[in-house]
Amino acid sequence: MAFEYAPAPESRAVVDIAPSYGLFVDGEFREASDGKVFKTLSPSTEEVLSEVAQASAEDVDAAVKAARKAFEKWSALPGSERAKYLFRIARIIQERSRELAVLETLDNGKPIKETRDADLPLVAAHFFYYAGWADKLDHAGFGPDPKPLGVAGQVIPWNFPLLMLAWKIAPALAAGNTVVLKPAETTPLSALFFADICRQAGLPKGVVNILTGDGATGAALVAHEGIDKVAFTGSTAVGKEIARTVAGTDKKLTLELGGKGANIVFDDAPIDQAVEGIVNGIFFNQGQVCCAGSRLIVQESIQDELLDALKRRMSTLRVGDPLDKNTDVGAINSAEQLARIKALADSGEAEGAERWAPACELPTSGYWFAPTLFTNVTQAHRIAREEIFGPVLSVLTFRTPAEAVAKANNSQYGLSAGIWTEKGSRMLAVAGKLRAGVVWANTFNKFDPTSPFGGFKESGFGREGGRHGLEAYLDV
Ligand code: TXE
Repeated sequence: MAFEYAPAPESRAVVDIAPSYGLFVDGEFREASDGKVFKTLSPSTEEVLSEVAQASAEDVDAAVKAARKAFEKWSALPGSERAKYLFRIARIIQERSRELAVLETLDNGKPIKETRDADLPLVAAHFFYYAGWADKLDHAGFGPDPKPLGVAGQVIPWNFPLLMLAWKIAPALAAGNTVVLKPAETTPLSALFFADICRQAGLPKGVVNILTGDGATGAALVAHEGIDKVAFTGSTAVGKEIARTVAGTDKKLTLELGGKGANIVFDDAPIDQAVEGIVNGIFFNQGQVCCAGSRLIVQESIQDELLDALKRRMSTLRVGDPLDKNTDVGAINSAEQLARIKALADSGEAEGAERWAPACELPTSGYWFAPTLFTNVTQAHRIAREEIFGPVLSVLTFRTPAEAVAKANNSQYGLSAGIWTEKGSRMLAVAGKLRAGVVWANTFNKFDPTSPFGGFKESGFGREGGRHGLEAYLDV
C-alpha cells in the first residue's frame, strides 16, 4: 500500500519577528554606533526574517563597560539571589518554548521536532541546573570562597544558537560573572529574544549583553582588554586564531571546536538499535553537530547487513520543510555551509569513495543536501579526516577491537565516539582507549547539563556542562 504523507506544519504565527533588532547593551536595545545592519534569513526559504544591528568596536567597548559595571553588584549578590534570576529565566524559557522553537527553526533551518524536543528542553534544563549551583559554590569542592572571573566574552556558532548560549551564559551567571555574548551572524534572533527574556526576568542591567555581528565583532570582543574570560565554540581555524589573540594576556580561555566522531559497531550489536543511533548520530541537525558521528567504523563481518538496514532506514527520512512536525532532516544553515558540504562530498567521489543517497526530492529554494553515505572510504580520503558538518556519513571497517580503536583515534580531533556492543567488558575496554571527550555506549548524541562536555586534541580544551563547566568561570 502506498504511504500517505500528511504534512503537519507548526504555526509560524506563534512567533512575532520584528522587522529590525538592535544590540542589547546595558539592559536596552540600541542601534549600532555606526548604524550598520545585516539581514538574517530563513535557510529553508531564503526569505529575509529581519534586519539586525552589526556591532562595531565602539559597541563592543560599550557592552564590555556595561558588563564591568554590572559585575560589581552581580558578583556581590548572595548566590541564592542569583539563583532566583536563573530559575526565573528557566521558567520563562519553558513558558515561551513553543515561540522560541519556531523562531530557532526559522532562523537556523533545523526541524521543529528537534527544536521542540531537544534544543528548548535542554536550554531550560541548563538554566535550572546552574541555578541550583549558584548558592552552593562553597560546597562544590572548589576550595573556600571561589570567586567569579569577571566579564566573560562569549562567541557562539549557528548550529545550536540558543543551546550554545545556555551552555555559556548559565554557568557564567551562576558563578557571578557578567557576560557579553556574540551569536553567529546567520542565527542572531534567538539570542535577541533571550535578551528580552532577561528583561522579563528583571535581570539587572548589564549582566547580560548581546552583540550581534560577524567575525570582526567576535574578534574585537575577544581582544578587548576588559574581558577576563573568553569562551568560544566554532571552527578549529577561528579557535586557533582566538588562542593566539588571548596568548600573552591573563584572560582565561575555553575552546570547543570541531570533531570527526566515530561510531564503532561490533558484530554483536543489536542492528536495529545501532541503525537508529547511526542515523541520529549523523543526520540530527543535518549533521551540523560538533560531536556528530560522521565516521561509521563497522566490523567487517556485519558490514553488508548493517549497510542494507541503514540504507533502508535512510530511505524513510523525510527531508523538507523544517516547520513540518514530521520532518527529520531540515535545511543546511547557509549557502556557505552548503558549499563546504558539497565540496567535501565531491572530493569523496573524486578520490574514489562510493556515494549513495536515497531518492528524495529537495525543495527548490533554500539550502538542501540529501542524507548521504560513502563506502569504500580510506583514511587517505578527505571525507575520512575532515569535518564535513553536514549529513554525510563515511563508512570504514575493522576486523579486531584494536583496529577499531586505532581507526577511531586516527584523527586530529577527539570530541565524541559511540560504541555498539552487547558485551560490557568490551565496551569498557574500548571506551577507555578512545581519545574522545565523550563516549556513548549503545546510544549517541545524548546530552545532559550534569555531564561535562569537551574535546581532546584539535577539538579544543576546557569543559562545559556539569560541575566542570562551572569551574571554567571561577577562580578556584
Ligand atoms: O565557523 P566560525 P563557520 C566548523 C564546521 C563548519 C566550519 C565553519 O566544520 O563547517 O566550522 O563554520 C565567529 N574571532 N564549526 O564559518 O567562523 C563567528 O561570527 C572571533 C564547528 O560558521 O568559527 C561565529 O559567531 N570570532 C562548530 C563563530 O565565530 C569569530 C560550530 C563561529 O564561526 C572570528 C560551527 C574571529 N576571528 C562551525 N571569526 C562546532 N564546534 O560545533 C568568526 N567568528
